[in-house]
Amino acid sequence: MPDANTTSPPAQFDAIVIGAGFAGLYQLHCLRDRLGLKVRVLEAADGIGGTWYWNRYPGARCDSESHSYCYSFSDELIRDWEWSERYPEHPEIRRYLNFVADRFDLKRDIQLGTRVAGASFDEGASRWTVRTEAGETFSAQFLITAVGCLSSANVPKIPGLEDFEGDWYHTGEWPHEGVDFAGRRVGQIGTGSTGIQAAPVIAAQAAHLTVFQRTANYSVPAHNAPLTPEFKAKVKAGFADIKRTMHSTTNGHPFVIEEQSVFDVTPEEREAIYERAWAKGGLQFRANFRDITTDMAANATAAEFIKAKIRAIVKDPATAAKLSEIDHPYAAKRPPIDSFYFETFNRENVTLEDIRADPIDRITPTGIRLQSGKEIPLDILVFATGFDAMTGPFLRMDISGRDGLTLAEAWEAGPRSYLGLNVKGFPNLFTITGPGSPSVLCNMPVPIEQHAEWIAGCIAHMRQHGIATIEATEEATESWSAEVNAAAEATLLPQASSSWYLGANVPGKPRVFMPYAGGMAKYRGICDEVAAEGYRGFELGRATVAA
Ligand code: NA7
Repeated sequence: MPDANTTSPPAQFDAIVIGAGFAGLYQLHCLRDRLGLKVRVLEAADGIGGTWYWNRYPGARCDSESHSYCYSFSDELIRDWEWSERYPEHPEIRRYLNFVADRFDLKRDIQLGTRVAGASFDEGASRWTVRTEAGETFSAQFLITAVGCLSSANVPKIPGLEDFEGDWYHTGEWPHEGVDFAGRRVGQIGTGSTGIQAAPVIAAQAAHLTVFQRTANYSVPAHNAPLTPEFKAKVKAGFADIKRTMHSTTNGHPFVIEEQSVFDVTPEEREAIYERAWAKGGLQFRANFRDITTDMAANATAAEFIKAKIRAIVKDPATAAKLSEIDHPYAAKRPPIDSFYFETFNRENVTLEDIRADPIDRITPTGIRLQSGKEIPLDILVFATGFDAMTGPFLRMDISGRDGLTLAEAWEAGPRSYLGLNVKGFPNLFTITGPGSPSVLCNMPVPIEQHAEWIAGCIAHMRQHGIATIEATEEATESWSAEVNAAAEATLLPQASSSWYLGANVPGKPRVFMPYAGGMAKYRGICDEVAAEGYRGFELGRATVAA
């Protein structure tokens, strides 16, 4: 850190945005180009892309279909960008985000290679001071976090990692030059969406792959394929309708959730519907009946169908049993989609270790030892172990609000917010897709665009009415927390007790159901009402701000 006496005064901005992924880019455009604000985006990475800058592991692609995994605010972008595959792979998403940034001339206001260390609110001036790890400071009336929900890698503290003589990697911090698996014995820990994408690709290159599975998981085929010219033309011509669908559904995807119940049809009809859905593939598997995600008996029909598919695909009965004995309802954890994941276990060079039955004792210099004493020799270890989700990216920064209250203190018992957009005690801090927002339960660009536009609308309102500060009230925070809990309880989501939605994947993390499960369409309506009622639930500080 530079000496306090030699530190230059903070650079002055109207708004500082942290993060240059989908959220940060659009927030910059909204604030700079529509409101005329002076904005600086601070980004830790050496390039834009957010999640997709870091997640370059083998097989990394989005589970949302490409024609919906994009911004919808600009007809020009829809007209001029063309996706190549049903699900976009990570380099294509980065190319897309660079295309957007260039089209709107965003890069001149993005400062790369700049990791924010902390930020504090100056009550006298009603401004935030933001500090970077390099010792730079910035001052702004508004601080907007666009830090993503899954950007803080979770490397479990397994004893012995420091002594491992091979190479190890976390999927969310993958080396840009890639990893050469040829001729190597690879161990992969984790069978979430990431592990399920990575295993088939690693297995095709490595001498041997051992997958360490703690919790068996469902997966439905992605059926990824190049997009046909007809499909591309249909999307461009019909994007207004696609957008309407995305904005009217619970999860922001471009498909509707069927009205019918699992029990409105005969078992034979149901089986036929599931077969068609399996053949079509993708996240819409859960949209075939309205009650798959809310009713245990309905869910069990989908769960049993998928378990039977796993047993049919995997030839070795013992391996098939380990993969299909799943302890939670289908889609109660984030449902993965895959490209030949279960088929991978039919390869000669792939082994499954059930570490629920025989847990990892330690990592040794040459591999992994299980509690039974079994040793698995490894050259490379891949941690597909997920993220300190939603709160992790915030709490690794030192953020303090009114009266020096830190965010870590405010969230000691788990995150609380109003609408997932602001935290009491932290005036003028806006948290795009923060805990308490629909975020990770949705096709992310949809909540991101809604949040960025709502925040811009709020700031415009404040400027027009001479309002210096906005801060959630305790009452609104309390009632939103109750609403988030009630929304989760109305679904089967809390039934997956080890899910990262609950913070259960990180030892010691408070168990609070973090995303709002009431649906994106309902959430949008609530946010619009709050704004229309003069920002109900927020305290507005009417003192004028010194420019
Ligand atoms: P997830 O979904 O959190 O999956 C992580 C996986 O790693 C999961 O199978 C975990 O098992 C496993 N894990 C985590 N810690 C350990 C330890 N200590 N020992 C053994 N196994 C462990 O992360 P992903 O990266 O796959 O997906 C994150 C999201 O990215 C995804 O949902 C999409 O939204 C995109 P567990 O189930 O906890 O027993």
